Amino acid sequence: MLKKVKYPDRGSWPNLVKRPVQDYETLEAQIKSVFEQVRLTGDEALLQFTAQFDKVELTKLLVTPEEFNAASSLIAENLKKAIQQAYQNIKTFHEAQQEEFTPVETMPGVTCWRKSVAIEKVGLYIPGGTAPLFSTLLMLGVPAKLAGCQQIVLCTPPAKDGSVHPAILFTASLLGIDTIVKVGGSQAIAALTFGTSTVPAVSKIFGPGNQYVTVAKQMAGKYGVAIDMPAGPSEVLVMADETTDPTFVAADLLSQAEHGTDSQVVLLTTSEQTLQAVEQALEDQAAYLSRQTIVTKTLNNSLGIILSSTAEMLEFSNLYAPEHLILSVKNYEQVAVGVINAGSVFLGPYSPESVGDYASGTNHTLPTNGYARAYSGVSLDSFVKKITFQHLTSQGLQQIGPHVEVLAAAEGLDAHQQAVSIRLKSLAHV
Ligand code: HSO
Ligand code: ZN
Repeated sequence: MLKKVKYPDRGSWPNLVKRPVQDYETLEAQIKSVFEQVRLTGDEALLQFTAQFDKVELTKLLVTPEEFNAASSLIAENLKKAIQQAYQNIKTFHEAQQEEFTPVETMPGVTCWRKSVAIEKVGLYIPGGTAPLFSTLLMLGVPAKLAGCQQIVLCTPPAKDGSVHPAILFTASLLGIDTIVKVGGSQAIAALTFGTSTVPAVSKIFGPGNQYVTVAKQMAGKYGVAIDMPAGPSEVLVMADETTDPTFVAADLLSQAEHGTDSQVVLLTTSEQTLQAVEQALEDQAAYLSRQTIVTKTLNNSLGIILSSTAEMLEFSNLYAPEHLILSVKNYEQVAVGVINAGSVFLGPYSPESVGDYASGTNHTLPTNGYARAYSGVSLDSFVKKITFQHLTSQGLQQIGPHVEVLAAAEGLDAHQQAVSIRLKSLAHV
């Protein structure tokens, strides 16, 4: 059950908000050699690593049009409907993130503007394993398409029989993504970094993954490929008071705990009774979960902290900077105003994290491990660059030029000064 901490003094908070250190150094050498092989022999290395790591002998890396077309008939109608609804909501929310660009005249004749331009080539990584994360494909594919990325390459490891889960293929076809490569792990990230005959090289790589993928994404960064954000195990922090329904809170904690034994689950409450009731509900509900073993392990590493007021809970949460924050307290609207550090916030008793994970419209690719102090989750912005433009009329240059001459001279950069002076002189002769 949860590790309980009662009224911890502020001096102990920095320790309480620490996540377990992920030590990936030992993996680096192995992944470096995967990168080398993929760089040298391309597809051949991908097939060989797939046989070695995934125990799947493939002859072709790309999903064929036949496999793609068959997917739709392999999924239940109600799942298709649910995926379509989620797609619609995510699209609506991300569409609203499109920025109008308005030119600004900073001085008469000096006009500046900024334009969002799509990153041309992006790679989306969707892990395989126990759960087919088609929801993550929606979260990445919708903004990639809306941004206008020209080439979207989806990499996902094949199942033991060499197939890709039909829900992933169905989602890809809904999104209009047709380059789907059956490759996973660090070899997939290496392929997206260098390019092979089958896998196009990309400029930015998105998506979650295990420790191998995480280290590989960091390595991709060394080769000049951008990544969405540094990844760590998924987290939720729930704030609860005496008004909270403990069965709701327990369900939310369990939904996070089932992601994996490294998940971080924190309950803050002002009420000892609530904590006790939540613990009881955790026990009752966990008994019926298919991932009971994972869930129980996760909860044993998780925290239940009693604090003296809602204000104190907010202060603690801001220090922790959770990926997901659930405000299950009476005055949740007021508390939400004070949130400074969090990836995504869920307000009131009827906003479970699950809804944001799948279908409300917000993105579920969010900063973990305290990165919410400085990073935002994935959004439309993650798939574009903002290019600035400027245009000066001759009068504009006459207005601003003398200032730039002074600034350049003061920095001792004569050539900068000259680039202005030469033009001002030519204008003086007109
Ligand atoms: N909670 C996960 C996302 C997810 N949940 C996918 C279910 N499927 C990280 O935000
Ligand atoms: Zn989740």
